[in-house]
Amino acid sequence: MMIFEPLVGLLALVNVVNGYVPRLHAKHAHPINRSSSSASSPLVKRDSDPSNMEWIKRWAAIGDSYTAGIGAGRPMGHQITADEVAIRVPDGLEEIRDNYKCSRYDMAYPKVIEAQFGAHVQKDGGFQYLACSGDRSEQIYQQAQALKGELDFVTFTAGGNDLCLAQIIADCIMLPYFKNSACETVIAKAQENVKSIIKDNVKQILEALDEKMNDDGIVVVNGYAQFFDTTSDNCDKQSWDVFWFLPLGASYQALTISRRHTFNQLVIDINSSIRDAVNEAAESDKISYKVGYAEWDRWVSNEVDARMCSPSSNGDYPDSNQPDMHFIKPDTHPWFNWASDVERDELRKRDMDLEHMLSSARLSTSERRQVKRLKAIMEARDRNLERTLYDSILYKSPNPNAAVRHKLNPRDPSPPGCPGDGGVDMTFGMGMPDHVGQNFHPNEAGHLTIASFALAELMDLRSIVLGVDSPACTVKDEFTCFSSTGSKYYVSGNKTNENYEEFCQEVADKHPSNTINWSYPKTYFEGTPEEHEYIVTLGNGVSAFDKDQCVESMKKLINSCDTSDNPMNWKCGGRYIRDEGDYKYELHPRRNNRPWPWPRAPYGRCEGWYKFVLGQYTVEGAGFSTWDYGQKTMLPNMNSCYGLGTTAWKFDYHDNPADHNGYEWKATFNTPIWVRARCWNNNKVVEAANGWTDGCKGND
Ligand SMILES: *[C@@H]1O[C@H](CO)[C@@H](O)[C@H](O)[C@H]1NC(C)=O
Ligand SMILES: *[C@@H]1O[C@H](CO)[C@@H](O)[C@H](O)[C@H]1NC(C)=O
Ligand SMILES: *[C@@H]1O[C@H](CO)[C@@H](O)[C@H](O)[C@H]1NC(C)=O
Ligand SMILES: CC(=O)N[C@H]1CO[C@H](CO)[C@@H](O)[C@@H]1O
Repeated sequence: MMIFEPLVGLLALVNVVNGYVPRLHAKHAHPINRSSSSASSPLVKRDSDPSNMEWIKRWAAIGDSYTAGIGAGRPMGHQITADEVAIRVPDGLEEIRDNYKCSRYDMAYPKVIEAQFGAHVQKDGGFQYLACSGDRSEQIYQQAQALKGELDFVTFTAGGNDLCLAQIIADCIMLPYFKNSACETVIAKAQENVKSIIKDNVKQILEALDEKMNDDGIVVVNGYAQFFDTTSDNCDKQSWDVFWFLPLGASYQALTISRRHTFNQLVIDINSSIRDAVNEAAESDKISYKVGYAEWDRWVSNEVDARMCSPSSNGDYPDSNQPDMHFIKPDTHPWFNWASDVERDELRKRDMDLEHMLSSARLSTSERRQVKRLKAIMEARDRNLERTLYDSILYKSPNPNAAVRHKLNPRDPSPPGCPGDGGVDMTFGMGMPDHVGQNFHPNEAGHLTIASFALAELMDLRSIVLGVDSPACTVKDEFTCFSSTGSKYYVSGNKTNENYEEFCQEVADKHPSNTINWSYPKTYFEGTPEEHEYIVTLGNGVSAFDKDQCVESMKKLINSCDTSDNPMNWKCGGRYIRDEGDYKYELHPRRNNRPWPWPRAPYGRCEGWYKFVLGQYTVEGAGFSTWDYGQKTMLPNMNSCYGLGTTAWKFDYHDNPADHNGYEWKATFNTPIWVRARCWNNNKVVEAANGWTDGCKGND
């Protein structure tokens, strides 16, 4: 008999997505000794255990591209496959929709869940995978109708395409030229209509599923997640449009912070409509199965560095600086060297103005032809966008709800009539190559997250069916940035990033053995302004230490806090409690009197006086040389500027910078004569030390 252990599998899964869900499992899966539990002591499964999935024999995944998984892993199937399902499309045609046409991918969240379920699912037809990229609620409704019944579990996403979200993104982000206003209008309209269209449609899909579900069956509806980080203006400088290869490096500010907020808001609104639909359906007597809503957005938006336009990324995709990215995106860091920074900035400030480009004398003939062609395409596109915009239900209905009822078979969800339908626009889903369509969809990490949240919700609902306590009712992880509590203690991000791995390694090597509830502190840069302490504390009778979790937690503590308005990357530290208090990770900056607000640039002062055969110098500074007593930053650069010959070197950190005009340290020393102009007045030495003194007064 195959002993399939969903918890352990899920744990492995969850380790990948950084441990949100372990709250579910900590008690079961690693009571005291984490390393022993997964390998050697499988849990005894009882029918009353909500994490036991063996009751699931038949299940299905329906929905749009988020469930088809476009772009995640490898495409499933080829042009012709066996698993064809005929679906009635709105005009009554039967259409064959296979893996290939629907852009289903093998790392999509239903495939992840399928792997978790394992052998207890029926061999033939136990898993029906009808999700199809590009489908709107009406087609997803038909997917629901096409399902073969007696299902134990169904999961889906629906609604994103109803709001033309994909088209909006394509129009507003990837083809953002000209008719800016049409883009804004349609976003505003989508926001206005989100409640009525989506809620009703999702409810109707849920009702259509009722006859397909077994008694005690469970449906989990997954939300969407906010695409964009909004902490910095870096995306303004990236090139999101598909015509970035144009001459002059001209581009357009597609993703200003306010635009990103607008898109995110749309997702929040969609989520909220889906959740409302689920709640209403759960109350409704038209539905006899259990239904729940799984919101992975909480993870994406609050817990990991997962979104596009994160300050940690320069726009590359993939980007090793942002390993937790959850979305597929274009490489938006493609600047070539056609234009100087100045020209580029100038061009970015204006809206993309093709007329202006055409009148520029700098274009070559072939470039001019390219611009003209683009202009024609754009104009055609805009005529089309505008015409269809005003013709769409999305736009013109004063009461989309009523329009829907009037226009449709009352049992069919509303066709939204997206602006751009049938036009020359880029649309995601059918008709577009996947490498375009996959943008703004979850990548592999995104799908693991969706799967984790869907499974957690499934267990929650199962515990209701079983009448037992939900494993999810326990405390979740707690993450606190000290800056959010008003702390004015801070240290250098560069320095903390240098030593946390070493710290975790040291804990792994030296932590007390055969002891529970131990704590391991270590202080770095003691006595300097950068003094900070890392602490690992174990609770709940736990004794085992996981170095990888330590590294990952400390990294997150350092780098997800204090991310905005922070040009020098200062860090106020924080606390991360995981696994219901089994593990606590802390970073505490220890200096309580550093200049506040924190410096946005290093500063200092310098003076040097001619004294017989030597120069006598005083340098003070803040925001640089704050960790090494000048030994690694100042001295080597002095040596390389004027050779050896520094004497009487004295370097002290001020006990209270406020008593010294905000300078954090003072160095006094003698040099060979006449080095002021060469090394100090031009800031050469201090700049090389990552600092600044604005010249140097005196007469040496
Ligand atoms: C934890 O489990 C491992 C593997 O079974 C074992 O080698 C180790 O001694 C255990 N540690 C404690 C503290 O029980
Ligand atoms: C270990 O810590 C937990 C709290 O995390 C506490 O309840 C328990 O009493 C502690 N055990 C010992 C032996 O100190
Ligand atoms: C952090 O380190 C980088 C790379 O060494 C350096 O360029 C940058 O100036 C440092 N930042 C500060 C604030 O010292
Ligand atoms: C991160 C975030 O704002 N998520 C929201 C998604 O939508 C639901 C339903 O309205 C909100 O509760 C979440 O806060």
